Amino acid sequence: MLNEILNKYGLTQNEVVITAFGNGLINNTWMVKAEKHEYILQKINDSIFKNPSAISENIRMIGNYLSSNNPDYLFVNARQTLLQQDIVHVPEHGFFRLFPFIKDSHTIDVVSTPSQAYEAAKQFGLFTSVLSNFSTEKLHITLPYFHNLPLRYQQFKKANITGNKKRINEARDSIQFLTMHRQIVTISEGIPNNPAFKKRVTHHDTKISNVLFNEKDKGLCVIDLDTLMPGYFISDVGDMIRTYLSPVSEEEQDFSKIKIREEYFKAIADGYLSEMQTELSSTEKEHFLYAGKFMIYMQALRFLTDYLNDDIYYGAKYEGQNFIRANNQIVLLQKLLDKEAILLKLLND
Ligand code: GN1
Ligand code: MG
Repeated sequence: MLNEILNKYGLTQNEVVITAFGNGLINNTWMVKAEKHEYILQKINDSIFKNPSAISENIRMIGNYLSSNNPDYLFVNARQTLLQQDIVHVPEHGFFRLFPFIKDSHTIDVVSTPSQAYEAAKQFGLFTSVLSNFSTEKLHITLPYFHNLPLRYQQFKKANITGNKKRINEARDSIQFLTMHRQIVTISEGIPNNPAFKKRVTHHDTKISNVLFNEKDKGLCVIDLDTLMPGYFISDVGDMIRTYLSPVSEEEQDFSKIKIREEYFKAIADGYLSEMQTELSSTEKEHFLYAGKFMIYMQALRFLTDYLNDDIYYGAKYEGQNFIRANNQIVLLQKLLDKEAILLKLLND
């Protein structure tokens, strides 16, 4: 089957070496090494992304815009097939696309220096800022309501009633914690109608592994544009706060290892604002730390909702994985709230 796909790009399976690549939760990814070139082949999970062409059209539109308006910006566009398609559909197997692998680039899975956090934040800020004149209405919505927290909260409340009874009972304390902190949802309800918040081209998945670095660990560009949609800066800044501050990820089961590293928070603010300082309104800047609460809270809700719904969205490699992930995020949120005053002071300095 992979051979059939490669043929459409003018490649054959016996001239390439294919290996599994990366560790995303949603799509399958392979590295394809040909004699002279390297590629990234990806199968889009179409049970989640119901309209894979919407993704490839967004990427093409942005790519075209940047090549005329900002030709120096490194944008990783999909390779086209011999028939000039951006995406290949193989009946019964799904949708695939091929990207060039950027030479001498690498990705990082865990943020281990403030400079990496700075570089990544700068790249995500730069990405939004080079697209600040691109009209967001042109973009297709690849995942409706993706970062709509009120809707996620409703889904959570529904799962509290219709979900797996045993799990609901087991998760009582976590459910209570999230219900108690629903103020975070209330604040987000005010954003869409507040003119001080601008809709911008938003990445929506700003984890460190979605940034390419060069050999000197300088940021090169951002990748993984599946969730590229109109959105608010809180999504991008928030997911960096969620995933860069702690030395351990959402998978960590020993919650005593979860920490808020203040200097990484400062690095995100410095890096992001180095590109977005003049773009963001003062109201938006006042919500910089809120962005972190918003994203951590939403991720805790999503993991817990999925646990209550028998892991239908994220799946689980071991029994209780989504419950662990949810509680990990709850601990992270609590630790962020504990440090709120210190972090706000860092921002104001
Ligand atoms: C999913 O597939 P991946 O790892 O890029 C999810 C994100 C979550 C993340 C949590 C489409 O992203 O929203 O933050 O898992 N993407 C989708 O690890 O649901
Ligand atoms: Mg992703």
